[in-house]
Amino acid sequence: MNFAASDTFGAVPPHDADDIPQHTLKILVAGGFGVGKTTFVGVVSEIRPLRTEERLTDASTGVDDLDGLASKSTTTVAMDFGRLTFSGGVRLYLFGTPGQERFWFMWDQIAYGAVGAIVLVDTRRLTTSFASIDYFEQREIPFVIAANVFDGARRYTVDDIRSALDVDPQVPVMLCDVRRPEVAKNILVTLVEHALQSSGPR
Ligand SMILES: Nc1nc2c(ncn2[C@@H]2O[C@H](COP(=O)(O)OP(=O)(O)OP(=O)(O)O)[C@@H](O)[C@H]2O)c(=O)[nH]1
Ligand SMILES: [Mg+2]
Repeated sequence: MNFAASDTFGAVPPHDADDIPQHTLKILVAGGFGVGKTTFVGVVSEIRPLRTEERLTDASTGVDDLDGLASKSTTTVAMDFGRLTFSGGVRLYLFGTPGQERFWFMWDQIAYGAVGAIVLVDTRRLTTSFASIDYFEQREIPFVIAANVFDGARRYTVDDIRSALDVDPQVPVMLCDVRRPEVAKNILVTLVEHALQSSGPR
């Protein structure tokens, strides 16, 4: 399958016959608390993303690990939703999961029918994304690892991150800044290619 980033990126595409996608794929954007999931969905979505953000309050002190997230003031309490269409007729529906443990009970509903997942990790707090990795490994849902390199975070190589997370060798691992649309779109392309390969004959 051949697809490239749509020219309509950043704008709501017109609704005409040519706009009807030939393939629609559900993709999850997962990972621990505060790794950048909502940022990711917002930066690539061609429609205004659906968000379910609520303010972090003092009640979360001691519950949420805010180390390195001093400026974080809200959190996703249900999910993020966005859409991205590639020329060639592939349309992705993006579902961002909630990061906080107390909302994990929703993952099965959000994950239903997904062809693949992006697991975002924050290299300063790798352990917060372990649960996401386990979840997709157990359900055999193809995933890629995208290490979101926050400002001031110590730099690691892809090999360092792969070995720290102990993921299978065929799982793509990338370094990224999810605030950059082209970078985030490239991760999606890598995931779709990986998911297609994983669903082929074994
Ligand atoms: N410096 C830097 N900041 C980032 C990056 N990605 C996200 N942020 C910021 O980090 C904060 C967390 O981002 P969110 O997108 O809310 O993270 P999340 O994973 O959706 O968080 P939860 O839904 O609470 O789990 C926000 O203030 C973002 O602006 C990055 O690559 N670099
Ligand atoms: Mg979020």
